[in-house]
Amino acid sequence: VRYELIKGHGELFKVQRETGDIEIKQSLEGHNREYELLVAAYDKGITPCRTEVTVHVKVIDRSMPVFRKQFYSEIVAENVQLHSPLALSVQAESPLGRKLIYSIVKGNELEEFALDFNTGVISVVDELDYEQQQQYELIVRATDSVSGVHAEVPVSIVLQDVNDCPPEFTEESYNVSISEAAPFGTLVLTVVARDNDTGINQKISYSIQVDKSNNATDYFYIVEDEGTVYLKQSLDHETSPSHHFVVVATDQGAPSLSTTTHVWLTVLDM
Ligand SMILES: [Ca+2]
Ligand SMILES: [Ca+2]
Ligand SMILES: [Ca+2]
Repeated sequence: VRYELIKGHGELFKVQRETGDIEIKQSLEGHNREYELLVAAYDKGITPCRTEVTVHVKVIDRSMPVFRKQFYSEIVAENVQLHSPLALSVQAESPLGRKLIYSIVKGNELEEFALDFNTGVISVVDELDYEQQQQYELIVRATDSVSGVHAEVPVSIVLQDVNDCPPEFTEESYNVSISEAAPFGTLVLTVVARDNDTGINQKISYSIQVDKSNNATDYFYIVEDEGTVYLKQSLDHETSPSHHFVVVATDQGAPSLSTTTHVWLTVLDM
């Protein structure tokens, strides 16, 4: 069998005719890239048959830094204290023992993160908000301080929701009218509050604030997880032509957050 370089970069590579070894004709320094060579093998028949193979050659610079991990990730609470370093430590080594310089080359356009160029330590330097962005995908680069040759690694920072949004009622206050003839069990109104957090941090329970001066809880009750308010007993226009009470929406976060709204109710005379 004899071998021959059919296609690709004959100026840099040659194929040994007898053994098929691929040799370099000149230094590949400064040629930090990939090559594709097409090599054919012929038999010694009178009309030679041949077969071809594609050979991929990747030139690796000896000074290219090597990261300790193929990727880094960390989960961070959205209320993480600013300027405190993240636990993940992005570290690379220079095969030649040279000093490396670290930088963030992608994913930090709004500069929420700072990277110590000497140590590779990442800190959060601007307020994070889970409600705006749940995850950051950074690319960190380590550069050989002598040759400028660099390597890159993906760094994923995943935010964790914190209960930092209070429930918000869809109405500032509620005004309703109800006939004094309405029997107990009548639906009076439904209050709705929304919460921008997730999970239990956004799960709301409703209650009527107990107030001895208006006895509202004697007349009305609210379904805790629905915000529906029902009559507990019928109303009398002559004794109380109107009622007022405060509804509280509380989320289930720890610590929980709550908001109130006012309900103004007019009793219609029959
Ligand atoms: Ca937030
Ligand atoms: Ca939140
Ligand atoms: Ca909340």
